[in-house]
Amino acid sequence: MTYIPKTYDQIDQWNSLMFIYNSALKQMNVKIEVLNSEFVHIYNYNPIEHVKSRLKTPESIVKKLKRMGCEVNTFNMTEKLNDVAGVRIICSFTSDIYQIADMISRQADITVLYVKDYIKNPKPNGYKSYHMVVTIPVYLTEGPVETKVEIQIRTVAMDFWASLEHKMYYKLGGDAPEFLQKELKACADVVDMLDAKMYSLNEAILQWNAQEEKRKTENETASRTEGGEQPDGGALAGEAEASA
Ligand code: 0O2
Repeated sequence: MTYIPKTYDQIDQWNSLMFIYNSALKQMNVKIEVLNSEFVHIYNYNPIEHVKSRLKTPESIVKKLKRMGCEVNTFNMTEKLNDVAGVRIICSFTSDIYQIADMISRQADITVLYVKDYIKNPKPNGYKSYHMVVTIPVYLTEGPVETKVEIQIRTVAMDFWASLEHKMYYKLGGDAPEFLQKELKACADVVDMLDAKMYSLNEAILQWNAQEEKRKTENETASRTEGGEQPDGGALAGEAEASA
């Protein structure tokens, strides 16, 4: 975030900042919804299963700043934290993740600050997800405020693992015993296998559908020809022959 509007100096900084982050989330959600609808309109396919967005809680902000060794204040919150506003996009297949990320990055008013690809480079615990930190302008009366939003993109299976791991990790106070860490990693491997299997099943279904479509078209053309109809262009060719 580059600046806080001057007129906000008098009023509660915290509420003002949260208002801006919340507005950024709203704008981002609309963008994602439009991109998804356009995708359905063009390809008749919905790559996004669902979208969740959240503002980081005050407790979580304080905890993270302390963990980073920073003084807890609104300046550090906007400068050091990149996930005060967060959007999570859950999609069907791994291939959708990169397509969605690309669609977002190509938006003219979005600036990608950095990407963390935990799919190509999973974390040692097995965590997989594609993270982008972007800025999006929030248009206030004083002008646009470039606001940071963290976007996490992952499959349903990756999200299942991450949500449960997050809960368990917090239950254990962030310090899981080694045997549990191994079990969690083993679960992440199962999730990986499931994603790969679902992807190849989907590819096989798409291929089968395409072959069926082709077979149907060929059958229709053949039955039209048998019924005395000329294949495409036949009528014109026939007319040309007759007039000659
Ligand atoms: P919470 O409670 O979810 O908010 P950065 O500012 O990008 O340099 P940061 O924030 O550590 O540093 O970035 P990273 O690694 O991209 O992590 C951001 C968020 O991703 C985390 O936020 C988690 O939500 C999620 N995440 C990262 N690693 C893991 C993991 O191993 N397991 C699970 N379940 N989620 C993970 P917070 O603030 O750490 O937590």
